[in-house]
Amino acid sequence: MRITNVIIASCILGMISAADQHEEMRCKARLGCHLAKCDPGLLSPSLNANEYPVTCVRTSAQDGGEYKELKSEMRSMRTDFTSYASRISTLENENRKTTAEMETLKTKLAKSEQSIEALLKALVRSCDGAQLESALARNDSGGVFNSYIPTIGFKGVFCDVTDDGGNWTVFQRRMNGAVDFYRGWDDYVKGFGDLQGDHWLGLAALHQLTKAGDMELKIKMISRKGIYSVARYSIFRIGPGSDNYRLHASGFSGNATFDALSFNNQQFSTKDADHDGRSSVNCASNNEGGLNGGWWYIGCGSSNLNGDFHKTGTKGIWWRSWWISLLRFSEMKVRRRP
Ligand SMILES: [Ca+2]
Repeated sequence: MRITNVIIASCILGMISAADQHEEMRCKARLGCHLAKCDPGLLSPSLNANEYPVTCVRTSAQDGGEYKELKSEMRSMRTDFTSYASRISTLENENRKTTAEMETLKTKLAKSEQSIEALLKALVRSCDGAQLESALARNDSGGVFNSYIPTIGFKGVFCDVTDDGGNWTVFQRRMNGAVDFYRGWDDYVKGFGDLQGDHWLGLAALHQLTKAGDMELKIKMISRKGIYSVARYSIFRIGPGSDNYRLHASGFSGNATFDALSFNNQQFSTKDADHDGRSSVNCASNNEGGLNGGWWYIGCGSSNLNGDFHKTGTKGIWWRSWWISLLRFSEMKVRRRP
């Protein structure tokens, strides 16, 4: 390599001596030989050609062409390699950043899911949740709270926080007749009325609130004569819409003297959806001599708290033991069994 350097440097600098030229001629005279060439990148103008002997190498012109070509290709590959290495390094850095960001996002997502889950659990039965603790701390008697009900979303419910330890979700109230209860199926499913007054929470919400099977029911009634009565059921559950919100109520107690719900085990009926136990009539439809309100009728004569509300006269809402003394107030509410 040193010899080659000298030759190229000497040519460029015009310093090839007569002896060098003679040596070059000798090389060319030898078959297949020529003066070696060096890498121009190794040349230096300061080289002294006389310090180096000249030589020749055995190679063909064709080999020299291939050498050049290979060398050029190697340079190109080296350039490509450098470029690829740089790109790989960049990509690795980006991948590390992306992986780190993904891990961060996964952690945040997991925390969010936990928070949402905890929030939903707290809200699903808001009438025994933290909101009510706040209400009690304020000496609040209860009222309307925004509750999260699965498959339905947020829905206003009236929470009774004082009666018998509180935690009650009220789903039916009749107190002044201001709201018409003679309605069709869709209204009874969705709910209607004024949560502060007469209202029906809705069968869909009632199913969601009770489907776990751990709820109890309390029905508070006041007759027109002012007699207070209670009917309680230790087990209360409403079936799904696919079963027409069938009533499951058992474990009756209270001074209402007559269990006017648990023997039903019936689907819900309205004036436009007859699922009662009498084929000859729709108990919920006044057009067929029924009782004018949606209910879990088996026959038409056990209870009718959703019927037409009258403050006076011979008609009104009633519970079997009270059917002579009609009611001026009714309230149905559920809570988780203690
Ligand atoms: Ca019928």
